[in-house]
Amino acid sequence: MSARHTIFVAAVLTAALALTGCSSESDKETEAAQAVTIKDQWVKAAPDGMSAAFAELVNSGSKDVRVVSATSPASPRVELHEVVTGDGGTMTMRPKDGGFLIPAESTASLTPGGDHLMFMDLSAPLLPGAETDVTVIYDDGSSTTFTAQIRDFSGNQENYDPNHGG
Ligand SMILES: [Cu+2]
Repeated sequence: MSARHTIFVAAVLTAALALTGCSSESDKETEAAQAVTIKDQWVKAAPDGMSAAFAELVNSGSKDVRVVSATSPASPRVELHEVVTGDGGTMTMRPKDGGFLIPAESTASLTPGGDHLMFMDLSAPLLPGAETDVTVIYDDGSSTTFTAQIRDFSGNQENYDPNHGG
């Protein structure tokens, strides 16, 4: 009787521990930062003024995620931009309403000529071969910081429309 009782208590304790482990595991999975992986990230070299960061944002989770803001030591102001083609075919970039959507189990691409993280006012020259950190903040308040290499890139000099979306 006493031996059997001890075994029963041990089994209950093991089950309780297993349950605790499960629930903290699923809490983590609900955080956007746990679901999103950043890859192929890079920043456009520039001596001063504006520049931009690009990357693939991979959402391996089962919920949509939104990037709502971003920061970087390279620029005191970072904006989430999209590029639109206006009348006459002019490419114009502007702040993207609602930020960048990364659909569940899908990828959002930040590319020259498309959505990008805009460095509005460089703190210092961005030299090819150097690196800078970028932090993206999600709609649930979690965030991911990644290191991006600075590369020469001469294409896609879009106009900037600061008056949109205000
Ligand atoms: Cu831009």
